Amino acid sequence: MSRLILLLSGPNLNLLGEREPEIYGTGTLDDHVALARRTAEAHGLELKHVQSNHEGALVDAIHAARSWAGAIVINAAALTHYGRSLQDALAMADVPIVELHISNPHSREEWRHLSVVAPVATGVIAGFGADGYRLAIEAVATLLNAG
Ligand code: CA2
Repeated sequence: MSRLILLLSGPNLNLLGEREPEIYGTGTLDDHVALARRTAEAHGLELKHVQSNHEGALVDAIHAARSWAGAIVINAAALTHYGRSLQDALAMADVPIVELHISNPHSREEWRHLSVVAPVATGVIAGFGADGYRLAIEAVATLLNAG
């Protein structure tokens, strides 16, 4: 079982920390990736991070990870709600998948209540702010150690 985790970040997350701090906090994506990496390393896991504003680039990253990743953590951002090619690519990844959100989409606008990632995910972490990045990696460590 591979000890490498792919962390995927969807559209606009590269701008975190610049707007809407009341929803997303003040941390930047770099801060969140650093927290995820520290958590992974504490469990003897390694993290690779890919951020893209393009659905196809995220699909490419999932395809490439089929040869090396032991798990995928994905905050697909708005693609969560309609990214069907992302859903198909994740469905073909034969590893645990953790869907991650900083906010709780279910407590927000109705269009955010549908996730096309959730049906192909092992589990979902949402609404815990930046700490979700730590919790998602803890969940992966538990899954990999159990497997
Ligand atoms: O809560 C989350 O993590 C989301 O995945 C964030 C997405 C949103 O569409 C999902 O419904 C929930 C939005 C990411 C937008 O990124 C921002 C970048 C800079 C400032 C504010 C938001």
